[in-house]
Amino acid sequence: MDPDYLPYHPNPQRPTFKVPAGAVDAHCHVFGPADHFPYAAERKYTPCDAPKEKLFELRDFLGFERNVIVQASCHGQNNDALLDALHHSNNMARGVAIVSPDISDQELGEMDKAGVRAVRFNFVKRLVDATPKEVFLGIAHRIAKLGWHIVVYFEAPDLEELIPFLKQLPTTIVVDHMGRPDISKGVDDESFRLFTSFLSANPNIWTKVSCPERLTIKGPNYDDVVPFAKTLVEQFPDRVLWGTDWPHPNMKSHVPNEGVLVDVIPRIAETVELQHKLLVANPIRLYWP
Ligand code: 0GY
Repeated sequence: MDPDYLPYHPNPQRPTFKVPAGAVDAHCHVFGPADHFPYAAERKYTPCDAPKEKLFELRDFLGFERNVIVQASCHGQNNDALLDALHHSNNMARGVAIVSPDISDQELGEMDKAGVRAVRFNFVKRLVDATPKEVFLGIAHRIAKLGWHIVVYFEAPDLEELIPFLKQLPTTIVVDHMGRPDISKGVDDESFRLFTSFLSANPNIWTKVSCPERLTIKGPNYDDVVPFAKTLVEQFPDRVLWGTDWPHPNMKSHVPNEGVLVDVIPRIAETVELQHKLLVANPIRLYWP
């Protein structure tokens, strides 16, 4: 583990908000354990091990039923820890993998059987070396045949340049963490408007209203992030997902308490109907149709 790496909260509080039956944590990770599932040589950070048993324990503690486990950059294109977690999930987890263009159809087929339903394209420069867009497009056309979708991770200043590429992708696209808006600019800023108008114009784009802990400037009551997530939930109620982002790699400001994160949900999805779409209907439609 890197010397400045903050391990996940050892003892989160129980949330006050009771999530609806069948709720899905649609963005979380498993890391290692490194002695079984070593981190990738090309990684940009070395996390604290965060094994599947701990993830499933947290899922139960918070009241969730299912997980969507997203491959993170520290495991590179080796999805073994993810696949192992899927195999031990009793069909209660789905996966988002990071794959090489050289992956065989047989390997993709095995991943599909294990519960992988998407690939992730990461454009965040501090996390990965750039992949040529033609390579991503090649992967996109192959996984589209399996009925998978594409999860993309980028930061707000990169959206404009990425739009032509994103428009070429042949599947549903899920944007991680609201496209990482600059919270200091407020919801009315043109960069967040670019994101909402991009969603309005392209009905295949979904987003995760996750990660107030990463985006906040003010700190862990997350007041400053709530208007962004609430805007997206109300404007695109059928295309939003929510996740804990456990174990929160690369947090520097504070260690998030997942009970507090769950208690943000009724502030961004104020009605029972919106909460059900966000936590149950939308992720089930995408990952357990
Ligand atoms: C997240 C966010 C981060 C890390 C990764 O793949 C990754 O390593 O996604 C981050 O550092 O912002 O979703 O876990």
